[in-house]
Amino acid sequence: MELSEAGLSSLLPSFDWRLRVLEEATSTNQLLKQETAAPHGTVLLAKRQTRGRGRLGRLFSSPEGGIYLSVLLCPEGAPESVLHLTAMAAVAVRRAVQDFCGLQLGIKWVNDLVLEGKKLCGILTEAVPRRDGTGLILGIGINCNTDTRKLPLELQQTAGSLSQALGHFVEPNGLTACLLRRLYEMDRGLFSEKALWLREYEAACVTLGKQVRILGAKESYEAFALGIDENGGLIVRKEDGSLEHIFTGEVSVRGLSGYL
Ligand code: BT5
Repeated sequence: MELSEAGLSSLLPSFDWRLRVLEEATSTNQLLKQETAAPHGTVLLAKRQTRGRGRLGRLFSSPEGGIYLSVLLCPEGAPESVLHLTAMAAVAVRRAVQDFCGLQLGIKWVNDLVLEGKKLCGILTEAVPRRDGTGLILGIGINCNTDTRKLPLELQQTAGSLSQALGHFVEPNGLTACLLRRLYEMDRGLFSEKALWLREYEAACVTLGKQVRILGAKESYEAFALGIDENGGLIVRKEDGSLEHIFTGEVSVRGLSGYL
């Protein structure tokens, strides 16, 4: 079955977020950004994207078979109080995949979900100014039934998909419904359950305990990844022994051996 509004609403009968499924979008994040009057909990899904976006101006390859969705959240409080949102969203995706597929994904700090060294999902959180404060657009792309041989050549070694890992088709409405339930739960516990979710994040984080390279706009250095702080930041020990808290947005973290 294809992803559809009818398929989703039959699985989510009393869900109070608004869902829309598009055949194709440039980027669901970009489209949702333009809907300046949309309420909290507006969800835009697309079966494919022509200009799916990653962080730092990168592209997210979005062929048919993947699940591409953006949710508008308008949490109370200043944007600085929800720095942990992307980390909690990674936990929500991980829980949903566990619920629906029985697979335990790892989390590569900060926004990638991985399995056996391959990226299956990426998350992009963007802030949007609104009349009543700041909104946050949480964009999630999952390689669900993606045939990774159809991805650009440079991604074929590093990208994986759920259907390839499981060896069978993954019903997209079912997985998306699990994901929306988990995102809803995340939104409700955004502040009250933050510590619990971040502990789960830390336990699943494959970046920890490894030597990494921190790539910033101005500098790049090696460090040892120690833990996750209360904002979802990465705590690293630099070569001079000092500790640093790394935040997303500005930096990339690379493992020294390959993608992880
Ligand atoms: C991300 O950025 O991974 C965030 C991806 C967010 C995508 C969703 S889809 C719905 C919503 N609408 C959008 O337009 N975006 C969001 P980043 O960490 O910067 O990773 C980008 C990098 O991942 C690229 O440079 C590639 O190396 C790799 N990549 C691109 N497409 C991929 C794919 N389909 N599977 C695995 N890796 C991919």
